[in-house]
Amino acid sequence: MVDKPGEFAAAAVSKAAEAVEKAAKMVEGMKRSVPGAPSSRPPSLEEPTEPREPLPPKKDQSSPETRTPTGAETRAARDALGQQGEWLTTSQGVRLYETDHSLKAGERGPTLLQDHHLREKVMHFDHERIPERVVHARGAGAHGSFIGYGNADDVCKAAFLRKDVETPVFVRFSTVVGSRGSADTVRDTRGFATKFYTEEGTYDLVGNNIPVFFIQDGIKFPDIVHAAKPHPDREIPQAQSAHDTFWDFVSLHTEAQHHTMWNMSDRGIPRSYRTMEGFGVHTFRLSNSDGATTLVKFHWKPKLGVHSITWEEAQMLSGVDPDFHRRDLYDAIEAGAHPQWELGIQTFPDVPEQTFEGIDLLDPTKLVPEELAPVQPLGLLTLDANPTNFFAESEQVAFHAGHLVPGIDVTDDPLLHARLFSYLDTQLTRLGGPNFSQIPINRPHAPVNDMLRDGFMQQGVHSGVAPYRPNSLDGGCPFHAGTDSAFVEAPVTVPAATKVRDAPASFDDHFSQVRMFWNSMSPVEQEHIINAYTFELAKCYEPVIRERQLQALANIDPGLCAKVAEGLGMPAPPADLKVASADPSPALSQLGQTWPLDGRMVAIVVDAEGDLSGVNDARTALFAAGIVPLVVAAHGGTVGDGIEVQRTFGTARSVEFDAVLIAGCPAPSPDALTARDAKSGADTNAALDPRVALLITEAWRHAKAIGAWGTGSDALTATGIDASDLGIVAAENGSDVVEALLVLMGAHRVWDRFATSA
Ligand code: HDE
Repeated sequence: MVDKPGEFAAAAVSKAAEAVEKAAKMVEGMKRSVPGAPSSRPPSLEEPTEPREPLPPKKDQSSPETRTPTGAETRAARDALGQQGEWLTTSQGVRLYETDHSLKAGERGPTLLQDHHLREKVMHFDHERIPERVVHARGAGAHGSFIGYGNADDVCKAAFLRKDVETPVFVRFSTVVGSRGSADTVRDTRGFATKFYTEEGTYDLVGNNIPVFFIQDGIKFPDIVHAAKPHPDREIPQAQSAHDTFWDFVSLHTEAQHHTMWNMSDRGIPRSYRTMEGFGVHTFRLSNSDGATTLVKFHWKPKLGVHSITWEEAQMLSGVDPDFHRRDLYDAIEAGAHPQWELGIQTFPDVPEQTFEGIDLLDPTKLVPEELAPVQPLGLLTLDANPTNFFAESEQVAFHAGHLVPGIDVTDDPLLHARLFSYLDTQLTRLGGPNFSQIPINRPHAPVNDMLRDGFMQQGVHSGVAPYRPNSLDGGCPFHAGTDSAFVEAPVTVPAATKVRDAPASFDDHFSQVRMFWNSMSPVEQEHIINAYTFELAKCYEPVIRERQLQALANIDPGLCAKVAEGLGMPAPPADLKVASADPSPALSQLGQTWPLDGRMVAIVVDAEGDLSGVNDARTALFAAGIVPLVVAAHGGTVGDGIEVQRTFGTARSVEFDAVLIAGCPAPSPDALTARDAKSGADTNAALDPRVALLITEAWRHAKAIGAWGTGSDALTATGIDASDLGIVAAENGSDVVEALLVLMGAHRVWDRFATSA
């Protein structure tokens, strides 16, 4: 309460400042446009005939920095890596006068072997494909930067963590199982790989969005991947774990159960790459400038919070927009909603037993609850540019868990050690030879003098005659660096031991942390997990595989097992293992907080005959909040006074949007014919276009916020939704509706709308 004149004045000033800020945001909002146009300039209707230089890339795009293969700055513009000049040429730069006809002996005659242009063009096309990654084939990348907070000096001497040091980065997100063309929203783990081009050389943090892994020893990687990939005989199913071989393996190899439960949880179907956490998974060893070491686990914390889609949305999106996640990333960056993550560490004393609070830090199927070891932020990652060329950058980028810089070292995690071998090995085949570190996206930003020579596709032009050490002919160069600036393995003592193919007894506990994860979930999240297990196991043909997995669930939680068994129509077995009780780790749940909304999508359903006055206000307010509004109308083009339409009732589907605004009650439009669009259903004589009714009811079912004003309320009524229902906003005008809608969206979903069986 304001009760003194001074306070009154101060309150008035702050209110005025708020109003100014709001107005400024609105103006900013009005300048924004919907992302996604394919080119940096709108094309002309006629084929252009006036020769010109190549168009510049779109404003949101960047190419790798123009470095030499050996890391020197070239000072050339980044688009110097692209095509040059206004004329069509051969690969040798010789101008061509046409490319529409091959050289023939007469108009109807055979094609001549001497047609070099034809041969070059077709030869290159024939070899455009390279092997896709054996895992993580489907992915999308972006450029950005990392800025250190400067609070890591006590534990880590890496230069890129120092205060305000800005390091360029390239990040690639991915799914694991599917092929390069598979859908984005499948239930799977996501890769989160970051290349830091630091002044001390390149550092790669090659992590996932799940903090634990299926296996404790890298020698099992081919087994888990063979089990998860499509069956080798018919090559189905694509990009999913809902099949016999996957559940056959994980039910027998029970150390996979922890990772599997994360996959069955909402973490397996993220809303966006931008709303995923990232984890280094393994424990790493950091050292400071005095040589003191600390064991750590790396975390990426998204500024937008951790959010997921529902399973029904995931399945629908696989058809409606299989590129949903990559589109979301590109569009958000183009819309100026640059995604951010904080890099953080959990720290543990580097004691000889390498455990923390009884948790074996070398066992990658275990996490350390954040309540026991809080995540300490070390710096901020911002992704602010899309690649200019997918193949050159996202496809050719080559990460490696062994790309380390001084201050960061590996531990003896047996999963990590197999990775140290694997990445170089696979890249040799995938990128066609040993020189892939010279591909522009992989070029270090630090001087390279490696004495590696020749090989396929050598890009460097090495001078000198003595690529060996010691030498005197090249003046002794290159020299050993002092241990102050070089990468030095942490001098860890390896205890005298006998060679064994075995694991420590501490690796035998496969269930206690799975129980902890289950106990940490809210009732809604638990329902989703029950549903996911039931769905996946019901897709298995073999009853014994279902039975075996039910046994694993019984050991995790009898209630979970009973509910899944019920769905499968099978008896729930009793537990056959004694598993320690597990306190929940609240940090593992996605519910209970509110988050920024940058780059989210909101549909505005408009009725050309209705009141359009609020639509522009709503659009402006949404743009100002960093959200992309998409106008959905009966037909394409424009509605009313030049309001541009992005989706029609025929093309829009609720799953593309985070929330829905209804600015009218459009009657069925002429193309709402069951014969033409099955989405129309049978009732095409209703008061509301049936496709809009479907959009609203789906958004309702997926617990999304819905707002309406004017005759929009009639549309709600037509779908049986009441303005007083959970998560429904009805107000006088578009701006007021948006204001209330944004508050609801901050919690991501109207969680209480989901029923639970608890
Ligand atoms: Fe990978 N992994 N991995 N992996 N991994 C690859 O390398 C491998 C593991 C991860 O966007 C491959 O260049 C083995 C854990 C990501 O380009 C390959 C083992 C984690 C990416 C490979 C693991 C990861 C890969 C395939 C068990 C999380 C995509 C293509 C010892 C910490 C990087 C390639 C990108 C890619 C091997 C386990 C993350 C075959 C042998 C654990 C994010 O080398």
